[in-house]
Amino acid sequence: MEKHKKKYLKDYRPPEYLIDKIDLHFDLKEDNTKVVSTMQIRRNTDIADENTPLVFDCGCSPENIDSIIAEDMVLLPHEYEIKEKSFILPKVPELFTLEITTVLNPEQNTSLEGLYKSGSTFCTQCEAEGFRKITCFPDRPDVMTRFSCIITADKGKYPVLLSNGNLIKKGDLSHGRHFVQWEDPFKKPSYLFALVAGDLVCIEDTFTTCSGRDIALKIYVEHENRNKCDHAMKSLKQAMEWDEKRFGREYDLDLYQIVAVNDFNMGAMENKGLNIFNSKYVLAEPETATDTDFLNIQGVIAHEYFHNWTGNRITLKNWFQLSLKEGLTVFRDQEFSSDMNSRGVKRISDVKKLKTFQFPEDSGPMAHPVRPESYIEMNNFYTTTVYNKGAELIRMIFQILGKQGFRKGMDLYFEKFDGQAITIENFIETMEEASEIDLSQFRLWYSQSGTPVVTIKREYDPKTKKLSVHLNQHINPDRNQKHKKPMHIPVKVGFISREGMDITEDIYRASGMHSHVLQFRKENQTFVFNDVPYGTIPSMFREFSAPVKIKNDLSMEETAFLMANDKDEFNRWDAAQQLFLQEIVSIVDMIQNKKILKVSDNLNAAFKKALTDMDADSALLAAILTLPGENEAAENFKIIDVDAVHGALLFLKHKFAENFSMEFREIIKRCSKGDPFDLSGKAMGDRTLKNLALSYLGSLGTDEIAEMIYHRFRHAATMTDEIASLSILCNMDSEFTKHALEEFYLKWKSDPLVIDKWFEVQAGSILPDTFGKVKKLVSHPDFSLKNPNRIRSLIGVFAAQNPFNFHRSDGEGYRFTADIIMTLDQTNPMIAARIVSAFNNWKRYDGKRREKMQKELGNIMALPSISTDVYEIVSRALK
Ligand code: HT7
Ligand code: ZN
Repeated sequence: MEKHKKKYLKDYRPPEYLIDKIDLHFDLKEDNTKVVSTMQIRRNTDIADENTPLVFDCGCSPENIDSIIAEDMVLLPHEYEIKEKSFILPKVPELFTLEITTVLNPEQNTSLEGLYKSGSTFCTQCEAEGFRKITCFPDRPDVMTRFSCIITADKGKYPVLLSNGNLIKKGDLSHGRHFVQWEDPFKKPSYLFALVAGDLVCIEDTFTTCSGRDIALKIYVEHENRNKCDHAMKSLKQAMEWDEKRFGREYDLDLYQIVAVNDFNMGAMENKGLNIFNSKYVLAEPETATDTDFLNIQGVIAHEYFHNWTGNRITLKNWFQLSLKEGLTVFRDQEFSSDMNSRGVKRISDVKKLKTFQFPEDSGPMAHPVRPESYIEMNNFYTTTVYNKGAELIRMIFQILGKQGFRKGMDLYFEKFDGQAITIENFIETMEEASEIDLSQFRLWYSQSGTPVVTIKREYDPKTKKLSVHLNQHINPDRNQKHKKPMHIPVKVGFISREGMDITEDIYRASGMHSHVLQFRKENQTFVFNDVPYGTIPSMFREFSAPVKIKNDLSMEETAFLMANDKDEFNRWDAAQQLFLQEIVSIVDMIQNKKILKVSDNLNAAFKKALTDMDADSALLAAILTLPGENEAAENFKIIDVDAVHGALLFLKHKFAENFSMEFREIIKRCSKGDPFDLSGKAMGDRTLKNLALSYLGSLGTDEIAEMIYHRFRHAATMTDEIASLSILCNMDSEFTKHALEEFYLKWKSDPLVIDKWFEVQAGSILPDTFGKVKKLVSHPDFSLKNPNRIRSLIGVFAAQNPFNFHRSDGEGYRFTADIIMTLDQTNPMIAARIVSAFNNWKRYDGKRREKMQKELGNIMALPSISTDVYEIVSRALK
């Protein structure tokens, strides 16, 4: 058998057998759970006949199969076959009942897929292909079935027994056991099935829908966390209300349940009526969760809720269409968060994420179209390309159709496809049908990988006052397509006069144009604007109207002018980023050529202007004044000189701190006045700005500042301030750091989510002795390779977010990480595959590092038991 088989979109065939109903019975025991699945099976006569064998997916081994009964007849082992992860019945009637009994060991299931135990709670994770680890089934999203589920378990240990849909029955059994029966009235694919059993406390509330129905809202958590659910509940209600207003979507069941578990591979899972969450995205109180945690919880709760329509009611024909639900739902959660908080700041944070993670993916070995054409392991395609670039594509459709056109398209989409499993193509066709706008060229965004580079050249005629904007687009060829075609790129453009006024409206009027969005479709295209006053600066790609890399011809002065004056908040931030990046490139050059380092006067002046802008919104100002990260900065170099990029960023930060120490202190004073528990946008913005100013000062590394930050650390009222100070101290070589780390640990050692932060700040430290500390932390009693959050906090942060230390020139960072990956691959391949991605761009480093990384990838590849997950990532990287 070929162990790592590729699946292709072009090979898609509809299912040959359909399941009209499945009754599941789980008899839960830690090491010996019996699952009886009784299915009503119907042949899909459109494509199958009596000679068509029944082939189900089967992730269980033959020893896990207890019995097979077809139409009341017990089948003998020779009457069915289990091979290559399939369960096969060679001949079956057109309509029949099949009962499969499997026996599982949830306690030993470390992959966290299928049925497993997180602490003392049983739970399931079925997306993408986890249901087949529970029982044999056509485990594909286009087989939609009505599920009912009986759970029996020990009543003392597992008083709460949950599944999808409505509670039908419950009662006590002998031997201290009890049972419940759940029934989901909606047909659903197997990936949305869920079960939870545990000793959990339930926090309840209700939501009255637009049609007046009362929905019971229940959040289940471990008893000690009962006081940490208010924010999640509030966010859920906000999301329910918003989806009614913005998309006309009402919730369908009478009950919405959320369960928080500690061991979870991703963020959360949208199982119908029973979301299962990583506790990180549920639990929050200001003492233990940061402002960013609060915002993330709001966004993830909303995301999973929005899936009820975009993903569950309308689902996927096959996994290649993943972005149909994920891109669309990310777009919906981004819009929700923008409406709840600051739109400009939200856009900046989303684009920053895109540029830091998606752009490198799109130019590396994992580059794939938003609708991939093949995969070996589906879990590897829950990528930033499918999610975040996918959301950008929806955003562009939104721009092209306009707010009303988009809503009309979405209404039609829900009307046409409710209850169906469909494709991205169905979505685009519907948008075209509703708007009568041709999206044929736009479709390329779904099939072509790579980030387009748009080059902008201006030409101004002072006599005619005409401004010509010449645009060129180009995408580098890659493994997916040798020849890239020009894309349909919406370019939102505004204009700023020499005096700093926004004169966009005037110019569009004079140019006879109605929309502020240009439709750029050719390789080279020119747009001419009339009556443009001398000195006007175009503000291109406002709100980041397309996911492209932009090369413009603005001078440094003009960019600084936009940074100070653009009405578009995103472009103000982007201008600052461009200035920083240009400066970093030139400092890297100075370092490489052993020149004396200096910061340009222009940048100093622009920085000072922003810093002293008393009217500016704190959150926006903090974003503007934040230097790009090392990974982001590295993207600007063909061959990455890790030490020089690190040195340039350190130098720049230190210089700003030296030059503007007074101004930073002023900000700290001004922004420390508010109520630390206030969660308003203004209060959060003030805290972000204050902590940014502290971090600049921290880079000066003086004892006085270390003491001041330690003092703040000790007196912090909230986790936002406490962890910000601790993180700054971790970047300072000071006695206070040791004390702070010890005190923090002792204070929080019983709270796993807070201890994750403790690991994170140490793993992310820029000090050169970080590697030794990280290595030591692996042996810390609180570190465990069983818990994905802990792995991400220590190993994930070290390998992916600490380039200076991971890429140590002696290769020890690589060796250490590869060893962990090889161990982890035996127990949790999904997480191992995520961590191994830190090696993806090995070809972009200098010769020695490249060799060392390649060697580690080779060692991983040579693992005799390498998982499909890790195999796919490493084999692509090595190609
Ligand atoms: N749809 C979910 C994606 C997912 C997942 C979640 C948890 C563990 C494994 C998983 N595999 C896929 C999450 C979402 O996008 O909403
Ligand atoms: Zn999702």
